[in-house]
Amino acid sequence: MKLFHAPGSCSLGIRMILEEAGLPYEVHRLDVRAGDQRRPEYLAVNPKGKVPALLRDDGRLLTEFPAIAFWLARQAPGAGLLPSGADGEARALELLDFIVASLHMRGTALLMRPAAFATSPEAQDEVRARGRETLGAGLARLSDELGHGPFLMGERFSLPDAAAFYLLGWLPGLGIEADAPLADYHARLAARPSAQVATAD
Ligand SMILES: N[C@@H](CCC(=O)N[C@@H](CS)C(=O)NCC(=O)O)C(=O)O
Repeated sequence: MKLFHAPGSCSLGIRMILEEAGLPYEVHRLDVRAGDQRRPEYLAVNPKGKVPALLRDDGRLLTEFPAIAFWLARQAPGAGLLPSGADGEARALELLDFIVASLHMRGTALLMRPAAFATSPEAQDEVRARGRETLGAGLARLSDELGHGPFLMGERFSLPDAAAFYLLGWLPGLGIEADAPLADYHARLAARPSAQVATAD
């Protein structure tokens, strides 16, 4: 398999899952700041022009973080990245979607790239403010979801933790401080060998 990955981006969560799953893969690095994701060579692979994208061994390309995560967990059932049974799977997808679709796409994305959402400086300020508000409320919710367990789904690391890992890693750069439970949780995730590989380059 080949992971199309931009260091520091959300694709590091998929790299973490690949490591946790113990599946063989190679990495194709893109520099999103330099615009590699919009170059014809990459658009020929992934017309969405985004990372992560996973080129499977059967030649099919998978995109969208939750879909890639879910598929990888199913390839390595022994790794226990997804609970068995519909209730557990739905709960994992609920958390994954909340982190990716709400905290990331409606929170950090607005803070990091306001120019993608509005043109005038005033409107961009408003976009940033909305992003900050959504992210703040979302992080409070995530902290509640964490409860007292070491991981989002309880005692074991699972797919939503990989999404939380990339997202929480962006907070210092945005000047946002996580509350103590989330900061401890992030440190716990960062100590995992999979996180160290995923953030190494
Ligand atoms: N909905 C997508 C979001 C992917 C996404 O926004 N990726 C960012 C990196 S974190 C990206 O490729 N940005 C480059 C761009 O938008 O030009 C997913 O779930 O995978």
